[in-house]
Amino acid sequence: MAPSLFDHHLSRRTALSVAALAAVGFNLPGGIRVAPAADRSDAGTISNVLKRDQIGATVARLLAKQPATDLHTHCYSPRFAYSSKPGGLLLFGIDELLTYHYLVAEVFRVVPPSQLSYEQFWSMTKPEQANHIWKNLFVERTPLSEACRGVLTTLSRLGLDPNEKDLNRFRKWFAAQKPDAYIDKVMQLANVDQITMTNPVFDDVERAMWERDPDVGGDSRFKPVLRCDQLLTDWPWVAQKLVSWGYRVRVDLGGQTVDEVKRWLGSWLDRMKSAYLAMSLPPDWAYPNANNPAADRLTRDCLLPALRERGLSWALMIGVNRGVNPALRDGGDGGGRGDVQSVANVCRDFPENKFLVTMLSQENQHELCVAARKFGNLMIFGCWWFLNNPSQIEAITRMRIEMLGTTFVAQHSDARILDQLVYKWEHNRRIIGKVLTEEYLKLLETGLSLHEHSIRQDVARLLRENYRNFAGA
Ligand code: RAT
Ligand code: ZN
Repeated sequence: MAPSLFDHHLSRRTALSVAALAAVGFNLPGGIRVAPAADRSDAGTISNVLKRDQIGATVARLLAKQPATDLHTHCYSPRFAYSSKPGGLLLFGIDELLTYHYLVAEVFRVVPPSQLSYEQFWSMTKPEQANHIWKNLFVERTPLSEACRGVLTTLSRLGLDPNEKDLNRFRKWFAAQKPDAYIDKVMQLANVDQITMTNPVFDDVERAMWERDPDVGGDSRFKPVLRCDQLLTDWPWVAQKLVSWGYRVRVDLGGQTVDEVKRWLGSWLDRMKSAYLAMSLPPDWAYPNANNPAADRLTRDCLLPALRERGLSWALMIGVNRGVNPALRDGGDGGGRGDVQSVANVCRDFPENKFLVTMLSQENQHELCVAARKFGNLMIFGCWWFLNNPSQIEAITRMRIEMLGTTFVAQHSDARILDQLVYKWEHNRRIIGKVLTEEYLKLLETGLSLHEHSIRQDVARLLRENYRNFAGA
């Protein structure tokens, strides 16, 4: 508790000096609080009241220093083998960066399938695909899109020259990187303290890795996450799989199905030491859903109890329309508007479950913020996929701050290629910094004094603590 000015007799030997009182702040009679002229930061150093013209630089510095916990990526630890090995799941290097599915979609706008068919493109080797994308999106055009600029930011922060035209120079450099040390370097550059993986249990290659080596997820830099979209999107197919793995389940959910699905989910959550359970769901995902009673039952009686028993969250990523143009493969998915009322329904009906939610459609964002104001068991996160562009991040982050203060997770990277962490987090920090600075400047206009330690706390919450505390990760 701050001392009252009148608790102290300045004549006493132990009297606080005026400067010391000013430093801790004091109370005047009538409950008036005089704010400290300086305050203590977490590190124990004195943090001064910030002047208007110091805010921008302070925010940028503190954001740069704040490690981010990346709660959703598709990056893997080297234990899952790496890209140059067939089937290796850890991807990095210039050829992987350039053949990112966002860029595959973009190159087909420039060189349409009438000039180079989808089949021709996919029959090329990865370096040939990368050459094609580099030539058409980076050399013959200005690489203005976010995904293009991201490659250049990454190269540049790795110490490579973004003006280089010969990809072979980059290839040589990446080939010399040792995966383990390179991960450390990327994490340091991106200032990310933990990379959350996405571990799709229905992927045969990956599942075999978990079955062969129960400790395959054991690299402390990476946190596994069980991913099983099909449980709700294609139950008949999942039922068949579970039967083939020895579970006593029936498509009509009769017999021991509910217990067996729960047992199966629990065994994978435990085996993976999963941070939460993730699903990407279509825009028409709904709860309850009269058209899909099996999904309702699986959600209510299997999924949510299995998570509840373990204190784990369900991450719902809502709004993907898979395979709008299947010829583009991973780049062929589209988005659509989802149903926020269903998010509210699960939060209300299952108050002991925790929900991490992001939605793909811009049109859902305001309603989702409103829902988050109603439910403490709802943590909204990130600007996902097609929203992961500076203009969208800026607008969405500003709205979230206006409606939720700092009680959300500002961003995740969705990186598929390890090196992308570098640009995704640099670009994220820049936009988050712009928004925060503008909001702090508005606060100063009220007459409030702002201290460095408050800003430090805010950025820690947005980049790390909110997720960690909510998910217990
Ligand atoms: O952002 C992406 O790379 C998408 O392809 C998807 O991975 C999406 O993020 C998902 O996890 O379903
Ligand atoms: Zn993803």
